[in-house]
Amino acid sequence: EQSNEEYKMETIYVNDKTTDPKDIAKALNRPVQKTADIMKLVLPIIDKVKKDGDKALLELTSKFDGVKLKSPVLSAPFPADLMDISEEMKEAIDLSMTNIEKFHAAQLPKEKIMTVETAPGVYCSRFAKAIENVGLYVPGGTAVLPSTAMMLGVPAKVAGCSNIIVATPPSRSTGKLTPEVVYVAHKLGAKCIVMAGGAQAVTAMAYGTESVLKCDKILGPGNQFVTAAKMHVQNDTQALCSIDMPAGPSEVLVIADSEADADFVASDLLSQAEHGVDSQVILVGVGLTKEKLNEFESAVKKQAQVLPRKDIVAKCLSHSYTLLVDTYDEAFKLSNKYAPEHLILQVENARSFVPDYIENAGSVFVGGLSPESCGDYSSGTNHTLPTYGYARQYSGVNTATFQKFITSQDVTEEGLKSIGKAVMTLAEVEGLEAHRNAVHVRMEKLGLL
Ligand code: HSO
Ligand code: ZN
Repeated sequence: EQSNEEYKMETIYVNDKTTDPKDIAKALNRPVQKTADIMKLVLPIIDKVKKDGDKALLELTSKFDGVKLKSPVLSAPFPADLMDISEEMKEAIDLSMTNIEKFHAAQLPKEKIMTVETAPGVYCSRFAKAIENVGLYVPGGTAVLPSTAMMLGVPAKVAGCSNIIVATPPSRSTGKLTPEVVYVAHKLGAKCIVMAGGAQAVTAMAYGTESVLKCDKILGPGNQFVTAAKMHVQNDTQALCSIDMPAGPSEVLVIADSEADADFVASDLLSQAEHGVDSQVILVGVGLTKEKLNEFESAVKKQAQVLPRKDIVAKCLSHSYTLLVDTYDEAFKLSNKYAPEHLILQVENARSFVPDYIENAGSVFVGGLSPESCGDYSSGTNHTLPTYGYARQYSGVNTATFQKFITSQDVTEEGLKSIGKAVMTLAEVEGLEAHRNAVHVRMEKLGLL
């Protein structure tokens, strides 16, 4: 049995004169990840799959997942008995996929082609095209994650990707794929499921094998091995493959004031904490009395004790912090500095802070009735979000993640009159005579010089 102390987060009074600024910095710091060590373990796996293809996949799935397969790939149409799930589960998946589809379809460009006349007779355009072949990694491990298949697959489908490939390891205990994941893959119109996990799955999709189609982009969360493999293939011009973003452990920052419901606050902290021992949860309390803080702490203990994953939760909370501040401005300043994957606002008039107070965050949950769980599964926003502080420069997965934007221009005679001279002047200073000439010959023929 866990003792109550183990469900306690350390409290830091940000404005207290005796507080060492280093402690505040420490609370907002992510643990360093040793990518070099992991890379050493991952490179031999990458090489093996590049060299031996399907045979290597089968061997590695047997070694790491304990499952012996005949073929590493299950092609569509998927057999009904592999996606045998309850009506209730189907309805939950259907409702969630409908909402995710609505939100991501609304992100498509309004017009097929966007055109701006930048100068008289110069027409510049931009249009979006889907990335043709995409590989979606759905982790196995301690939790089955059909929600991740939905979050990656629905935007890919909305964007119009021609080939959606799902990779996920078979379960160690049943030797089979997670039926919910197969059902989602079926609904997405996925071409096949690569039955492998880890670096081997990423490698197969990045370079292709006899039976796995080479993908142009690989997406999805995963452990350090998956992340290392994704980093490697995105830097290898032989793979010619991009990735969604570097992934780290999941995290949440909750801003709560004295109006917040302690049970709601605790439930949000714990739902993040149960993801993994390395998850980070931060509570920023605004103007809390001692009693209110106690209320939050008791609610955390009470709820944590009865969770099936309470051991994971206890470990996570042992390196998690409560930061106490006096004003909303200070709270948002801390949050923007930390750049959380998830930001939850359990404060009075939560809506009034969005979007102006938020500079860095993956996704925001507004008000006490918007738990992160809703966004994790069913509301329609994406749950594949930037972690590790990457919310400063990355967006979460969205429809544009599966598209590239192509520009075009249409320059008329009037257009050459508008910009021809500027082009020639700039080409001259760069010493690029052929560039200058490309405009000069045209203007000469048109009698514009
Ligand atoms: N909160 C996770 C996503 C997830 N939650 C999947 C439940 N299932 C992303 O940070
Ligand atoms: Zn979650």
